Amino acid sequence: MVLTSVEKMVGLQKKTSGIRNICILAHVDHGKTTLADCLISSNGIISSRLAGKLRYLDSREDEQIRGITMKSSAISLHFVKGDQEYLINLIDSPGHVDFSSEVSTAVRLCDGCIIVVDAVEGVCPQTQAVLRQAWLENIRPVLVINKIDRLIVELKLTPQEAYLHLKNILEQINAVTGALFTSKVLEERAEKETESENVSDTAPGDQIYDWSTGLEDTDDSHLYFSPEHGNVVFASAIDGWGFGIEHFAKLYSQKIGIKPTVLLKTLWGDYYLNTKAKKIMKGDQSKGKKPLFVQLVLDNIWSLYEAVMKRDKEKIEKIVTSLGLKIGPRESRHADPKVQLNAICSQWLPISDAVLSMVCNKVPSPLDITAERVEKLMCVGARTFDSLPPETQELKSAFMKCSSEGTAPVIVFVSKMFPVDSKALPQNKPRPLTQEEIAHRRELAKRRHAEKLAASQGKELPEEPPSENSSEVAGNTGDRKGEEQQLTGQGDSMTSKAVKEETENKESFIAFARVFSGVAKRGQKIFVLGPKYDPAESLHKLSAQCSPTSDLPVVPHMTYCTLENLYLLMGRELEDLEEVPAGNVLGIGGLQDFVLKSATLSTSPACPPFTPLNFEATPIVRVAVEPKHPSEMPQLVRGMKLLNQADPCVQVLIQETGEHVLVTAGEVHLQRCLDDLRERFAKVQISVSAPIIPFRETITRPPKVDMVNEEIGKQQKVAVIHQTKEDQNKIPEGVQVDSDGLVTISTPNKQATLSVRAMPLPEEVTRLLEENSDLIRTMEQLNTSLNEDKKTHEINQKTLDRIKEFKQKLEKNLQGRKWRNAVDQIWSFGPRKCGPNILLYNFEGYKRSVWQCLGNTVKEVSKYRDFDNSIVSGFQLATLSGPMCEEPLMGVCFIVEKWEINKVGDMLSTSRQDSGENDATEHQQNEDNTLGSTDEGHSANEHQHGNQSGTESPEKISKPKGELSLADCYGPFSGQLIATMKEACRYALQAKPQRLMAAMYTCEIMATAEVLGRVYAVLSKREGRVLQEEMKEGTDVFIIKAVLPVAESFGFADEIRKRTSGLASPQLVFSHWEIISSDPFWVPTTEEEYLHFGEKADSENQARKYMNAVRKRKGLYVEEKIVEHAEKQRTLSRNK
Ligand SMILES: Nc1nc2c(ncn2[C@@H]2O[C@H](COP(=O)(O)OP(=O)(O)OP(=O)(O)O)[C@@H](O)[C@H]2O)c(=O)[nH]1
Ligand SMILES: [Mg+2]
Repeated sequence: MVLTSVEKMVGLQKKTSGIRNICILAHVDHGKTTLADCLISSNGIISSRLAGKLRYLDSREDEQIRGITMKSSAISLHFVKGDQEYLINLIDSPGHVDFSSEVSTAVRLCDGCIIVVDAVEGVCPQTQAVLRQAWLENIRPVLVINKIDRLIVELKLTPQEAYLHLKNILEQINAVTGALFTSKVLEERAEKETESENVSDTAPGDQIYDWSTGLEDTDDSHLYFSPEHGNVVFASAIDGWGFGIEHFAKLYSQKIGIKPTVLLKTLWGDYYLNTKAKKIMKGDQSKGKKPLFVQLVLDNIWSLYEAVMKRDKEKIEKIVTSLGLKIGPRESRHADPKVQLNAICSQWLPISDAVLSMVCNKVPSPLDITAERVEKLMCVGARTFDSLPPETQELKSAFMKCSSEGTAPVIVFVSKMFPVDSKALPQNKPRPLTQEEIAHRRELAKRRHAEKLAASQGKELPEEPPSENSSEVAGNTGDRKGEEQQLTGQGDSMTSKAVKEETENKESFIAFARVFSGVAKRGQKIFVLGPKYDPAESLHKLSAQCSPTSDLPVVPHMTYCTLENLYLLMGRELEDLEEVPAGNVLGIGGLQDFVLKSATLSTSPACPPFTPLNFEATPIVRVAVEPKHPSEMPQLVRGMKLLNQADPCVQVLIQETGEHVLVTAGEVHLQRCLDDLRERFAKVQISVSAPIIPFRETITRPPKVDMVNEEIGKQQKVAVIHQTKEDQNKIPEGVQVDSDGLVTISTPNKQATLSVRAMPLPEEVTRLLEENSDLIRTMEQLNTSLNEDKKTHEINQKTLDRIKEFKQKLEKNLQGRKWRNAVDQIWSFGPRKCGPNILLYNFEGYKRSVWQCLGNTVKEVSKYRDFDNSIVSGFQLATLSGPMCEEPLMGVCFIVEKWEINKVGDMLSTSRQDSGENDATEHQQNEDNTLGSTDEGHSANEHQHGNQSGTESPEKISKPKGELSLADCYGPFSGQLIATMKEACRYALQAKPQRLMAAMYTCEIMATAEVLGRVYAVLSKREGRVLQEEMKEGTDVFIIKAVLPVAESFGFADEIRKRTSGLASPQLVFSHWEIISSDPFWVPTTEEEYLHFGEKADSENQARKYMNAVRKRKGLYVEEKIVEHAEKQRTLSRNK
């Protein structure tokens, strides 16, 4: 096969109906990259002998070494089928969970995907995840069941068994799709119902109940995978073969004289061939007959494998001649039977033909994008399509047309930015020079030389301004730099070296993008729209027809840039393009400074930003990094910025402590990020902290029976053994705590008194809050805009319904005397206003609701109104870092039971009258304040600024006067309230039994029976818990489902792999938070306990170990004894 030229590709790009944008998705190691190799080799880009071994799209060194893909990369292929020519933009994606964000970036640009499933392993967790992602993006999946050779060679199944096994896999996959599909149909159904309800509200009539679920009348056949529909290919990528049943249907229709359409329907399924009657009959197993698929297809493949593996030369010869194939002498004499097999099979049933023709038949072209998908892409968050401005709605037709005419608006979506070595860019590559260029260069060199000569003779020649080169449009910098290197190379070697190094070191970022409408042209100016951009806002300021120029008014989240370079993505290579028409995947250079990770580009300001990508993985593994040499800090910071841009999922933070922190999805991802940072982006040596393990703090219900180690004993216990312990839990004067844990505390100026109680939330409620954090955030936004009386955009009915449903669920789960009216009294969620903790108010004379957006509250002005934001802020601060080790809280409910406040006028007068007296007492208290609380005062001040600008009540104007007079020694009153509220929450928390919560991973481990024991050993050593163990049907493989604390997970995958000689390899996915049952503050109280656990009692207390580790890391006070008990040390030495 000859290589397709770039010109040919450019031609194909213009025929939109022949374009297919697809990605390959699967669980890790199911053979995506190997399949991609086979497809690539059909285009002659790599040799067919190397297909499967090279893994061409795994271009990174670590990808090759580890054998897993870490990024998605694209390649364009040419495919001819009959008289039709196709351009296939293929994207290979990683299967490892740590890189699932790369899958999201790939899926967004495609219209279809190839789901690859390992015939032995079947449906795995990531298979389900990618099916879901494909589903969410509304793209059409097709299926490749890969590694069928393993059924023959490894599992040694008979064809009949293999058929049942394959049938089983297909059923499993269809079950997953079925579940996705059903939920959607039901959802749509519910939507329709609410709509019709609305209609019937206005026109009451006879209600007709329809009991059907709607599933019956929806045609879902195209959604299921079935060989007869032509969306399943059976393959072995490593041996280079694959087929859809239509291939065999065609073949046998001639041989046995049955119509191909009949064969197509019966080749897969319970049918058998009655050879005498030349008829196909139904029902095989009951009659002990071989199904057609076994008889006509699998038997042949099996016998070929058998012949080759047994080196039965005669038989091989026979098969080869009967199939009409030609096998080269090199292959037929090769010592490895696999080579021979590959040579025969890849000619007999070429996998690329089977897969690519399935793709061309089943995946829609960009012209067939569905209206549903377009609307989904255009509506961000809670907006409905109808609420978009009319100019924006019109753009829907542009999406649907996918037109490449000059008049069509250009719409491009950038799903990620990937780094490319500047040297690898086509414009920087050495290319043969044309005659004119050579002449031109010679001329330039001569002039330089003359200048040099003149300079050395002391003559002043006007120098060229150096800025000219740097201000050159970057599109040409490559060429210019090339020149510069060459020219300066003759003389000043220093500068040449510097320039050279700069080009070498420079990472260029290329945008991974797709044109959805119009033609992207090199040098074109285009708007860059951030995710928060609102077309309605800009259309007020700009006309819909305006184009990106420098004199436009400033619109938030919108800039413009120039498309400097356009590239055809060819795996490891890039090819320069002048323009890219609609429907194609492309690379864009020169967006580095405008786009961080993803963006929407358009020539029309009416274009809405695309909905953000769905990321499935939660970044959870964090480490702090610092350069080995402190002077290299700037390089590190720059490197981290680049890394942040290059990876869709990594988070790069600078903490208040000054630490530079990387947050990654998992260990493998972390490793890759660090490698990148060291070798690519920062190029300095870095030291990395041990992974920072996140915890949550919570409280539990006081135990009913065993009170020894909890509340009652606390005071005496502390007194007896741990005097210092008291410092931590010390409750200072002025704070009253009653036996039930109600904390009463006053502000330093005594003008307000708060009573706060903490209660653990039921588990389901915490889970609900966590699941709905996005919804809570939306609610919060809606409420703020309601409060500010801003013209809010229309609220999506769906969102309102979800809020209602959320409220109902909360009500259902918060029942009992304690929680009476609780849901209506929810004041805020925290931390960050959307976390899994609740603030309730439970005192007279106040009314406020987070359910405001449902429209059921009246706005009310009371004396509390001006300061309630301070209480909420205090709650937010308290939930952000708990008293145990300053980690965020989870599952805690704070109830404000009393809030006494003197009127502003009163405050004014009292402060005047008693100022002298007050001062004295207050001063004393002020000295009690720790450093921490002054800090809080500081942050409180900042908060207050925000509040003042936010609320606009008339009382506000009179207030500052009163505040001013009080402010002199304690800061503004609102600030005091924040600090007091925070303190109150912390004390309330400490009055209850506190617990740490650990992050948990789930993992699924596949292991054979021999290594099962070792897997269990590793799991239990790391405090893992097995949830489930089952045997995979038809194999001797066990699937173990387990949970494992994140804190114990580092090195887990490696350890398992080592202990099982690589037979089992787990993938860890963050699943939930779990309370650690032991009390971190537990100390032995009784004589026996003391003897048994020792004084420190930390050998047993995991929670305490975790807590102290975190405190140490954060530089907090840790109560620990360093050397104790000489006799214990002796015991140690005896053990030596
Ligand atoms: N027996 C057999 N092995 C295969 C087949 N296809 C791929 N493999 C092997 O499976 C392993 C993984 O293949 P890859 O193509 O790297 O898998 P992948 O899905 O790209 O993996 P990730 O990108 O890491 O998710 C390699 O060792 C391949 O040689 C096949 O058809 N039969
Ligand atoms: Mg791969």
